[in-house]
Amino acid sequence: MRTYTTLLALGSISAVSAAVDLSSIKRVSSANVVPGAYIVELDKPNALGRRSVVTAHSALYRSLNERGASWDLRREYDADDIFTGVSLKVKSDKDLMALAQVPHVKSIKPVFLHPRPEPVTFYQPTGKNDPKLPPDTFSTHVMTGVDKLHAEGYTGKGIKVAVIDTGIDYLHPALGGGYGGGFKVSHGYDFVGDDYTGANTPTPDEDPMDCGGHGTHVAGIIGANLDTNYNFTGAAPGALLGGYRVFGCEGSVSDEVLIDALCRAYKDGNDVLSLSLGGPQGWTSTATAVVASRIAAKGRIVSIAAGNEGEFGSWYASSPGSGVDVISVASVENTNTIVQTINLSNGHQPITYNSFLPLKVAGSLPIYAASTDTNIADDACNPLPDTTPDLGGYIVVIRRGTCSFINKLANVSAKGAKVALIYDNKDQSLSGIDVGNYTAALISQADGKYLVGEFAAKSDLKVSFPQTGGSKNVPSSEGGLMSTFSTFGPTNDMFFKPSVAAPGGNILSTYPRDKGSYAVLSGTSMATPFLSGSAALLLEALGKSKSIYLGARTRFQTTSSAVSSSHTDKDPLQTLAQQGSGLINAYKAVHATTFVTPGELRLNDTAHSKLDHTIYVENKSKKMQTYKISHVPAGTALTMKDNEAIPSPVPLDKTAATLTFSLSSIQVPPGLKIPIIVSIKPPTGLDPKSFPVYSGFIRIASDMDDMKVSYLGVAASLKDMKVIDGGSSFFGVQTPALLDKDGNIQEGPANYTLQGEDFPVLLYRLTAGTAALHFDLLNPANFVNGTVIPNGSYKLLLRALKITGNPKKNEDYEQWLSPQVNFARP
Ligand SMILES: *[C@@H]1O[C@H](CO)[C@@H](O)[C@H](O)[C@H]1NC(C)=O
Ligand SMILES: *[C@@H]1O[C@H](CO)[C@@H](O)[C@H](O)[C@H]1NC(C)=O
Ligand SMILES: *[C@@H]1O[C@H](CO)[C@@H](O)[C@H](O)[C@H]1NC(C)=O
Ligand SMILES: *[C@@H]1O[C@H](CO)[C@@H](O)[C@H](O)[C@H]1NC(C)=O
Ligand SMILES: *[C@@H]1O[C@H](CO)[C@@H](O)[C@H](O)[C@H]1NC(C)=O
Ligand SMILES: *[C@@H]1O[C@H](CO)[C@@H](O)[C@H](O)[C@H]1NC(C)=O
Ligand SMILES: *[C@@H]1O[C@H](CO)[C@@H](O)[C@H](O)[C@H]1NC(C)=O
Ligand SMILES: *[C@@H]1O[C@H](CO)[C@@H](O)[C@H](O)[C@H]1NC(C)=O
Ligand SMILES: CC(=O)N[C@H]1CO[C@H](CO)[C@@H](O)[C@@H]1O
Repeated sequence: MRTYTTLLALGSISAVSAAVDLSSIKRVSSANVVPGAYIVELDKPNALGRRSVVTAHSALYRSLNERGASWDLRREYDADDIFTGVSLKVKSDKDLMALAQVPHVKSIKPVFLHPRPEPVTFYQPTGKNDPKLPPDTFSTHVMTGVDKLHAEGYTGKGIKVAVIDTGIDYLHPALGGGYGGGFKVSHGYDFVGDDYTGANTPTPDEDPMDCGGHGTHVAGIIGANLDTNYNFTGAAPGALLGGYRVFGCEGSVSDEVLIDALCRAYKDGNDVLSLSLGGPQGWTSTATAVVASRIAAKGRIVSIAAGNEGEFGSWYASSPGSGVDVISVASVENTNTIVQTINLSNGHQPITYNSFLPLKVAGSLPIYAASTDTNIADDACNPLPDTTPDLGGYIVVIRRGTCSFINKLANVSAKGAKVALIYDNKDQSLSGIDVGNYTAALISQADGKYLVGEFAAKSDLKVSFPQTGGSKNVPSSEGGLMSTFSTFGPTNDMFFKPSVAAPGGNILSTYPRDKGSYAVLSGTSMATPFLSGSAALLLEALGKSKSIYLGARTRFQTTSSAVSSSHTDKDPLQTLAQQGSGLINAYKAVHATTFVTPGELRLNDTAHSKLDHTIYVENKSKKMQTYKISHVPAGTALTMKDNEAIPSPVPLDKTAATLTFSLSSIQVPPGLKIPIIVSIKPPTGLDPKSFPVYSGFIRIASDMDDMKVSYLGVAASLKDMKVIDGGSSFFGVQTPALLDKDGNIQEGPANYTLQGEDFPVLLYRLTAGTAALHFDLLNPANFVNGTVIPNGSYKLLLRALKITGNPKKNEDYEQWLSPQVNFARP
């Protein structure tokens, strides 16, 4: 994970933009973990010897007591062959050392907190005739072939789907109107209670009623019955839902609760586990990701959100979706969207703007252009001149560019403006923009120029914002493309994440009755249950045998549709680091008569490359099939520049890998399985410092089936990726650095009393993931015993293990040694 934190075990900030005010750095920790708490995995009792009747747990407690350790037990896990261990809180670092020395401790991992999933956009319809509703509420089913499976009678009957989320409003009529045996929401558990925030003690109960809304929306996408108000259904309306509630009414959830929920959902016999949650962590090895993956490997379908952090660029995979065997789900935009219109008094055709709801503006108002120059680069980026009239009675028109929308809006609102239209500075499709709490929207460049022209000509044009009847259902300009918010992988250990994509942008579903009953939300949180519902259809159609569970991801991957990077001809396919294997096609996943394995080829980096693979093509039809083998490359993602991840949009290069196949065409008789050997040569000529992630598909097409195998690798050695920010562009000062109590950079040696605020703060930032980060206090003369730092002279050593580095090799760490600090405690 790239983090934006500073700390000397004490100080920390979090920030996401450049030029941080150093004095704003808070001298407290904001790390997203439960302090002192760890999830400890234990070897199973039989590893302790047959003669022993002690459990792994009691042996741990005895061993800790023998070592004189102080600790509080938080949770015990004893889930068959999935996870045996505990969550406990140690009193001090010395106790942590004691824990690490217990022989049957397999791993110790921090307890991360996962923020509650927030939709990227939210809209609540006013009624069934609300013209703002997505036009065809089944468009997502049409995009993915789910409509065709419904037409064949598949509804997910006999399949149990666990919704691990904020709970479910099971009293919603479309969700069955009840809870327990005989109802759609037939089972579940509340692990936390209403008051749980992630920081306090959960109070579990039996009732998984939702108090957030998110889980009810997710549940509807999976399994809503035909809703007669809005005429939509879930992907698997015949499935039984389990409500596993892991969030209180506010706040986060910890790994320890999630592991409990995963184990319980597994034990309860759910066929599909759906988790619309997670947070950027970048590795496959986090505690929850490992447990989720083990459950999948036992023969369950585990579907987890890929994350909504697309803006941060590549190498940002979300956990627990990062688990090796889980299906990590990316989001594709719905094919349709809603725009609103502005009415012009002069009879000119209405102007469209991107919004679900009309801007709340009454009456007809004249316009005011912040500048009459329609090429101005920095319109309203500075306070408006004193000659500006009171803008309260105008619709203010501003050109996009240079500073943020909110800065522009702040500057016009300082002159009294209440409503503004921002026109684009190039010809492109309308998108939603961040206007904070201002009343404003984006219009096209052409419409903006027209309005500014009218203003300059001093016409008496007035505009109005129809509150009803002004909306239009239009094909979404982004429809069928990846949602810009959808997180980019791959993982730091080069696993293929996300796995596939499903519709998640602009989705109508159920919402708690006391919150309006329906909502249109966007996020990978919405794509995930779509995949879960589709998985229920697949299990119903193909049967619940272990091979179907274990092969489900491969079936979805090999039958999905590649997603382009734009609607412009000749633009490359989007990198598989964002789309995974592409938009699922549930119908093809069920009905393909060919089975191709594996679904994904993980090529790793240049230092660990695995470039030769065998693909098996199996004909499950009743006739001979002839397949043509071909290569369909995606754009090569240039992921880094000047040691920083390039934020979205991640640039794509058309330089692709070269693939050779042992056969370019094969005939496969019915029932036979034929191998094809693929050799991949990574793209050449690209700057390895850009860490080019290359990817694409091997297409295996007959006249009956069109299958594909995805591949992904990086044309650089990940050990060369800089982990510690050694530049000055983020903080405005060279880092790492020590800051004194006044926030000044410490240049030479300095004295500290370690009283009050008088301690050094280490300012650092990670630009890439690291599997091990160490802070050591060096002093040749003194012995530091872990609790009290004696008077003396020290240096601080910061070490971060390079990606793929060997933790035992000193040269595999990036290091920084601080100036001297002298501690003299009065
Ligand atoms: C509901 O949607 C279905 C499928 O798109 C359509 O055939 C039907 O006409 C719709 N019904 C109403 C009342 O809109
Ligand atoms: C838009 O303006 C025209 C006059 O230009 C008027 O006839 C029409 O009713 C208006 N429409 C709405 C929805 O306000
Ligand atoms: C005007 O915009 C600038 C950014 O270009 C911003 O710094 C300033 O705060 C804005 N003025 C107001 C009053 O918000
Ligand atoms: C709008 O947001 C700004 C910045 O967050 C805040 O200062 C202001 O009070 C808000 N105004 C309203 C009306 O909520
Ligand atoms: C890539 O190589 C590294 C270093 O050997 C390894 O840790 C990692 O698991 C490999 N990734 C995959 C997907 O095989
Ligand atoms: C630190 O304290 C010592 C002893 O009081 C003093 O001699 C020295 O000048 C101080 N160093 C700095 C950098 O202030
Ligand atoms: C560490 O040293 C300090 C000061 O000498 C002492 O008070 C403390 O008890 C020691 N702690 C341990 C764990 O040995
Ligand atoms: C640490 O140094 C300060 C300042 O020189 C002194 O007052 C104090 O007694 C010292 N503490 C110890 C434990 O030596
Ligand atoms: C006609 C025929 O042999 N069909 C075979 C296709 O492949 C499946 C599975 O490999 C066999 O079960 C069918 O018998």
